[in-house]
Amino acid sequence: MKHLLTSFLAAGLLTAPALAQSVKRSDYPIQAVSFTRVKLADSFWLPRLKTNTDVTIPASFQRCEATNRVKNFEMAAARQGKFATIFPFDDTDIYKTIEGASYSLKLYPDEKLDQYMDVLIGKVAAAQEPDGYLYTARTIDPAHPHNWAGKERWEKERELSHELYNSGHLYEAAVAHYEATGKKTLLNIALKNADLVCSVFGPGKRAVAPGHEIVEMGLVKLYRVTGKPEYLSTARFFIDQRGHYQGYDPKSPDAWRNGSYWQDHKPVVDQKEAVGHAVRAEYLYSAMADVAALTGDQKLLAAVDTIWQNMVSRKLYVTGGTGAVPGGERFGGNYELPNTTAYNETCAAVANVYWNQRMFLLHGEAKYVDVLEKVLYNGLISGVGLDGKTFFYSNAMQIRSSASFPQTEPQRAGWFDCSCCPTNLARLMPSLPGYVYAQKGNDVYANLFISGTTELTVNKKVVRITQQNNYPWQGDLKFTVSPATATDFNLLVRLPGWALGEAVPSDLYRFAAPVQEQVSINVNGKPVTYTTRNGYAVLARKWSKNDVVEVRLPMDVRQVQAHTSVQDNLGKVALQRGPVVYCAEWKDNNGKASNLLVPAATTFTTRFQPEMLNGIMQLQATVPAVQIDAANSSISTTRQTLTAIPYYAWANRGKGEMTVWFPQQLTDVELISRKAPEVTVGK
Ligand code: FUB
Ligand code: ZN
Repeated sequence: MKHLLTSFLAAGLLTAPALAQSVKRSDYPIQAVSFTRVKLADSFWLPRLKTNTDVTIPASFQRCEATNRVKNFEMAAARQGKFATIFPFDDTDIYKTIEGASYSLKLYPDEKLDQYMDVLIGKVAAAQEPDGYLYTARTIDPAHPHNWAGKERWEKERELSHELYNSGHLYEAAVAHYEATGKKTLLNIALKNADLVCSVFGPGKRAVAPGHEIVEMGLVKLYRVTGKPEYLSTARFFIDQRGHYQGYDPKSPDAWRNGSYWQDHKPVVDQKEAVGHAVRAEYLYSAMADVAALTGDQKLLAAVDTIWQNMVSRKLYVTGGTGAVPGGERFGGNYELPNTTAYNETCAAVANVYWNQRMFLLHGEAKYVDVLEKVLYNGLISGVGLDGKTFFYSNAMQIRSSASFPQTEPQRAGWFDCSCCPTNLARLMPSLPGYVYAQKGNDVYANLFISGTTELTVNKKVVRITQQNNYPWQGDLKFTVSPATATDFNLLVRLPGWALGEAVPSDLYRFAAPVQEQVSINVNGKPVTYTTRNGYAVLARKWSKNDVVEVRLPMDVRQVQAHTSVQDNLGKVALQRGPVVYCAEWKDNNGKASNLLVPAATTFTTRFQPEMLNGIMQLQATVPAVQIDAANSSISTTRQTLTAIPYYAWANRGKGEMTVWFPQQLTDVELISRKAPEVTVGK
């Protein structure tokens, strides 16, 4: 950091007061162990990260080229041409892919990719205006900016221009690129832009509640790298601008169209519910956590705690998805979690990971990582096909073949006009090593059970921790702890809520039956008793070279029930094993999924299928299935094998029915007489 600050000073990018004030600051009480210090060797995640590197990132860059996103930068550099894509935020697909590629270089060094990014960053630099402004939708032809952008800079930031959104993604990418490569090329572009933003916005200057949050998180990242206080104060300023929206009427049926869509209906410190556009919201809540940590602002902290509680107890899908409502891509009301119309934008899953990680770093409670893990293994990776190049923008909870049900996306696509989700996945996936461990002094947190190795410094000694497991398919976890020389510290192993009988850290979902088996922990082959703290097993001892910790988590198949206020799930159960939530898909269930019942007494067998869907633990049970004989207008129930697959793996074998929630019994039949199913089963 010292070296970096010196070179910023030399480059005139940091001022002396910035340096002085950067020396002492408060921060998250817990620090994540950086992605640069964790090497994965995991049979579940590593192939996915490899696919992200080999397929998703090249496909994203290629699509950025093919769809003229790169050309926009070239035209901006030449100050001539016509903006050649649809949305003014299309620049961010390049930034997000650079961010993902940067993380990925740490996992898989690749000189060609590094050089390609250098060229691309050169194009970004050329598109930047002399004062730091960077927004191709205006710079290409300032007399005719994008019609979402307004005649003057920032004029429509509050609504749709996304000028600050573009900046935020630029900052995030720049920090990742700097951390991964040590190069300052993109960082210097970002700092120049951030300096402009800080000179334009702030007390006594221009004020705006950014139309799409993320600039706040991005500024915080720049603050962390440089220590420049203006970046933090401007992030805080933007957060404080919310709540000045005129005309908010919570009673209007169209209320979402006014301030709450932008989380602008009340000052953030008075907000209590997760509302509005889900991606915007969760980026805001992430930034609130950042700023609360860095400033010690207790009101901000209390507000983000309350909002998180609302999300986790009223607005979270069992798969970890958020943002139930398609109109406005937003959170619904409390318990509004419909299945067939579930929106669950993939970007919202990405944002929810960011938010929960920050909540953990604030409070050190396992419940936040429980939610993060739920999102990771379910509603996040459902967004990308096993091929790494087909995606879901929204993540359905049920696909029906009947024309009488409105549908969200039943099939993956390669790219979208608005292609925020693929590139958001491209950046989140390779950053995964940064979520596995965290540290606070002598407390070392093992949050995710992902095989691999890290090296930390505890008590001024290097400690190597290696995880070897077959998670999420098996619950036997092995940690080898190797300090350079024997040393005392606490290894805090997360005890996942699901392993203790808690489906989520709220009453939104619960397991239908208590867990049968208890978690057990051995150290060097002997059972140990341990204390628990905030959902962690605290293993406090003098650790010596090659000490082995073995944790056994119960992996039985659980039936999950939703709170009775979730209308769509009354009388239904979902299936979960370990952190993985399951679904039934047409392909394994005689072409249907909506006709399957799961009575309370159903017992499941499990079988690992190495050849199926890149290797999955499959669940099977014999259940009643409702059969309709349309020709004779008759209905009957037969016994049939229900085969369930991990939810994340659906829609990789053609299109057809899928369901996450299963009725337990047949209580009623609605008579529908229609033909021509909208979704044809089996393609
Ligand atoms: O507005 C930019 C991105 O486009 C949002 O985050 C997504 O929800 C999509 O609307
Ligand atoms: Zn998206």
